[in-house]
Amino acid sequence: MAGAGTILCRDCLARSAGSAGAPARRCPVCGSPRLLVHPELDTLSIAHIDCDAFFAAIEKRDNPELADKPVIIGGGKRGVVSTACYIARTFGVRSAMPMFKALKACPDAVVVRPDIEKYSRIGRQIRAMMLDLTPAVEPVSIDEAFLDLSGTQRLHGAPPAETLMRFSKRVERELALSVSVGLSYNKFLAKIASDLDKPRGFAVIGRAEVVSFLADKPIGIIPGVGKVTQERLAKDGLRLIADVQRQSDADLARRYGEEGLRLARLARGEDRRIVKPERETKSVSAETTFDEDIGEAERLAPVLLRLSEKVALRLRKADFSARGLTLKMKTADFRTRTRARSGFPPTQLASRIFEIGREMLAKECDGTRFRLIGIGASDLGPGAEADRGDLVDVTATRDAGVERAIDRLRDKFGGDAVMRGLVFGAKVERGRRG
Ligand code: TTP
Ligand code: MG
Repeated sequence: MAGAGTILCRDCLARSAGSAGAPARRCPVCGSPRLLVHPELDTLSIAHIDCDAFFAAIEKRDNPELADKPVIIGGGKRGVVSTACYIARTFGVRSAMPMFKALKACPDAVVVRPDIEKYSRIGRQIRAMMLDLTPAVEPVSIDEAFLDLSGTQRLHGAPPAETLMRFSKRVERELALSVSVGLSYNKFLAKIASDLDKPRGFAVIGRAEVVSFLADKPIGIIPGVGKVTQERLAKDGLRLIADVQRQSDADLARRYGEEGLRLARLARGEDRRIVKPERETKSVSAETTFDEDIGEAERLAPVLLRLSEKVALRLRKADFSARGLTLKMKTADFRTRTRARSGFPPTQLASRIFEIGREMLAKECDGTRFRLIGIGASDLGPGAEADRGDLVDVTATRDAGVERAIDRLRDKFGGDAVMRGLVFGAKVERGRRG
């Protein structure tokens, strides 16, 4: 086990003993300056891994001409920056910045349109490598995940810190991309740590230093403490985590209820959330059998929309996104037809599911009459990956917002409270026919 003075080289993974007086600047074995020394290094096992400038790094890798240039990934309908490479960032370019502003700051930047499908595929490759370290991998988004490496020392013949360094090297070697690792004893701290030393980072937060480490950080680094909450807390004199650390739990509970207690715990570096491994992927589907057989596309479409909404709602509730869709139809003479589509960006939006389902359906409406139709989502991934068109494609964000609002209304008022135009139209029609 590494004592207070044990040094781990991030390049050759050699361990060496540091002398307290003169900390080593270079690895005695390979000469690398990338050394890590931390007294708790070998007892920490919760990690957060986040890829560096993910989209931009992939484009640079795939087009060596971009290597030394400032690169911005973005454009799309709304014209904002998805991400910028680290060179472009030195000019002040940031995610979510309007493109015109980014190009004003960095006129020489090369703008590349995002290829989300490619990035998802590479995200999955990285995830597969993470699963070689531990089954406890919880994806957070396309390029980041939490890992619990407790109990993996025997398997890997090394403590988690070393296993993680080996992982970073593997990603660099096999995928020519870099990641940053945060290592600590819970998710809250691991996530903060992965951001401390970017890019190609490796940062550690131990138990001994946690309270002082957190003290001078703004309260906004606590997950869930957004702008509005920050303003409210600032009015009460709480700006830094130190301000929270000074309050008693009872006071915080009285003022802010359960949320106050959560703040108190996190301010002390306590976070009991466990790393939840990705659930086994199943399929989510909905189908309906008609009273009378139907063959007309315009009568089938509203039914399909309704089913798409059901599937989307279930995906959102289960926190899944779908990369595959299957349309199922049973003809009047009881034959089953299935049509499948895959390879589209992961979604949990009814409008997307419907759109793709309707294209498949259109091809089947050749005069055949159907007694049943259904739509199923498959090739499921984490909900966090769904409709990340966000900055790339503004309609996806808008639709996602609308659908979440509909979810909330339905939760409150019941399933029929909100109906989209098309479904509503069909209901009226059915009502009229009696
Ligand atoms: P991030 O991990 O937030 O950013 P990053 O990987 O580009 O850079 P960093 O080194 O700071 O981690 O997001 C991962 C990818 O998600 C990013 O490459 C592009 C995409 N993304 C957006 O499309 N819009 C956004 O606002 C953000 C933050 C990210
Ligand atoms: Mg990243």
